[in-house]
Amino acid sequence: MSSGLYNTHKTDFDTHLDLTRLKAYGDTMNDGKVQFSFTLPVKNDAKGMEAARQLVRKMGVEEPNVACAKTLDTEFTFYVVYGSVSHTVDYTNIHVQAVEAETMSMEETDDYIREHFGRKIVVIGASTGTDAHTVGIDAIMNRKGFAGHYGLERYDMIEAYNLGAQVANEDFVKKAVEVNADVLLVSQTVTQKNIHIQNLTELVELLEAEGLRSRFILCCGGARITHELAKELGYDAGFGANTYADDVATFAVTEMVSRNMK
Ligand code: B12
Repeated sequence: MSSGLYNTHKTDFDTHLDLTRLKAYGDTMNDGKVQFSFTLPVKNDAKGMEAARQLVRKMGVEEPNVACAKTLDTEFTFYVVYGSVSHTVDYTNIHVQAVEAETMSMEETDDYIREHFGRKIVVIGASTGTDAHTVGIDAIMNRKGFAGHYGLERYDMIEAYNLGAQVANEDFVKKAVEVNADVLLVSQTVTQKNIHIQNLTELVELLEAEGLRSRFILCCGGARITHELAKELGYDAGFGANTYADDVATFAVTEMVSRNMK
């Protein structure tokens, strides 16, 4: 009885996935549905909503729909705009640099360290420069860990020092030498005016100037850090969002073995 209408809609759906022309997925294949959220420094009225729609349309979004307009202040409004992006990307032609090592569990890493080093590995971490964000480095280092992944302090075979936030590069290096660290972990969250690049570069330069660079495995991480960027800046590896203690621990210890560090 109702199947005529239902079937018509069903056959209208595009179910074809073409990875050379990848589009965002909302609720049917290739519908291109995306959502933008942003603030405009204007009043929350019809004109502001139209400004939000026009802005999003200029970004290649068809039929933008303001799903939310919330007054933040008299002259500031927060918008959520929903619509369909017409653009596609060729997924088959995307190449990224990523840390390759297959992540070992905490127990496997401890066993690996016992077998290859017969001593504890010393890891020192901090959020350096003016960066006050500690949650990222804590997620990696704190005993209780993050999202079900225990932090480095919990590893039997890792001696972990978490210096916290706003640690000057000079103090970080000084402490690394003092505790005879094998691995240096730097967290950078703030990227405004490329402050993270400046700060990460300064650390590498400092280590090089003191002839210490090759003595350490040097890793950085943060929401906007990529492995590619880290390598470019002279780090051994970079870790972005959704990485955990086990990822960096695996990388560090396997890298130490491949470099013949004792
Ligand atoms: C909490 C928070 C704060 C707290 C921090 C408290 C604390 N003790 O850390 C407070 C209120 C202090 C704060 C201050 C500021 N903040 Co803030 N803050 C945030 C917020 C809401 C969450 C960050 C967070 O904790 N994420 C959770 C952790 C677990 O994620 P993560 O850091 O990405 O870490 C993971 C990975 O990246 C990785 N990782 C991170 N580090 C490392 C290191 C290594 C070695 C490895 C292997 C992995 C790794 O592992 C973690 C687990 O997967 C974000 C917005 C957001 N939702 O992200 C803004 C945000 C980071 N803050 C921001 C800003 C601008 C600031 C201020 C400058 C604001 C101001 N004008 O005063 C100040 C900074 C002052 C300073 N000198 O640094 C901006 C940064 C924009 C940018 N790109 O530069 C954000 C993105 C907010 C925004 N949208 O504008 N902030």
